[in-house]
Amino acid sequence: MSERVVYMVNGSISSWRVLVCVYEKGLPCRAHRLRVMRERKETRSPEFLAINPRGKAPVLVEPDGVVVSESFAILEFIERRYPEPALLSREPAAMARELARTHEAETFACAYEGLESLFVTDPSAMSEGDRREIERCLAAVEWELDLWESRANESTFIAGEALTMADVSFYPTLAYMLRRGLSLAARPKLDAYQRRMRERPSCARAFPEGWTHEVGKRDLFALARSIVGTR
Ligand SMILES: N[C@@H](CCC(=O)N[C@@H](CS)C(=O)NCC(=O)O)C(=O)O
Repeated sequence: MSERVVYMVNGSISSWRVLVCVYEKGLPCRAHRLRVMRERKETRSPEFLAINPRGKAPVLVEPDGVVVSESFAILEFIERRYPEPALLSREPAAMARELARTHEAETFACAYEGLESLFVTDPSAMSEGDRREIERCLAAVEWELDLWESRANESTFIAGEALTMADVSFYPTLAYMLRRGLSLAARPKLDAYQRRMRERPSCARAFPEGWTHEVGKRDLFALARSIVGTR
C-alpha cells in the first residue's frame, strides 16, 4: 500500500472539487500539482500520460493503485468507496436533488466558459460575433445566478440543510468566477453561502495556492461588461 495522490491543476474547478471532496471525507492524500502555464505542460509528461492518456487533471490514484480520472467520476467513486461521512442522502427525492445540482454546477461553468476567451483576446480586435457571444455569456451567467440565488435562499447549503456533493461541486465553480470578477452584490444569499463555505476547513485547504478572495489580475466580468456596453 502506498499513499493516495490527487494529481491536480491549481485553480482548476475540476481539481478543486475533488480536493474538497477528499478533505470532507477526511481521507489522507497528497495533492500533486501539475504545472500547465509553462512551455512544457506537466500534464503532457510521459509519466502523467501513462496515468491519464487525455493529459487532464484531476486524477485520483488510490493507495491500492486504483486510478480514477474525470472529476465527477472521482466524486462518485469516493462516495461509493468511502460512504461515511455521506455526501449523498439516502432519501430518494433529496438524493435526486443533490445529484442533479452536483452536475448542474458544470452547466453553470459552461455558461461562463466563453468569458475565458477574454484572457487572450484583445477587445479592440473582436468581431461583432465575438461581442455577441460575450453578451450571451453574461446573460447566461445572470440567469444561472438567479437560479442559484433562489436555491441559496431555500436552505443553508445548496441542496438542503446539510453539506452534500452538490456543495463540493458547486462551491469551487462559484469561487472560481468570483476570482474572475463575478460580483454577488445583488445576490446576498449566494454571497453569504460562499462566505460560509470558504471558512470550512476542507474548502480553506483546497483553496488554490497563491490566490486570495480578491479578484485576480484580470477582471473578466468588468472587461465583458465594458465590451457589451460599447456595442
Ligand atoms: N472533464 C474533466 C475536465 C478536466 C480538465 O479539463 N482539466 C484541465 C484543468 S485546467 C486540465 O487538466 N488541463 C491541462 C491540459 O489540458 O494540459 C473533469 O471534469 O475532470
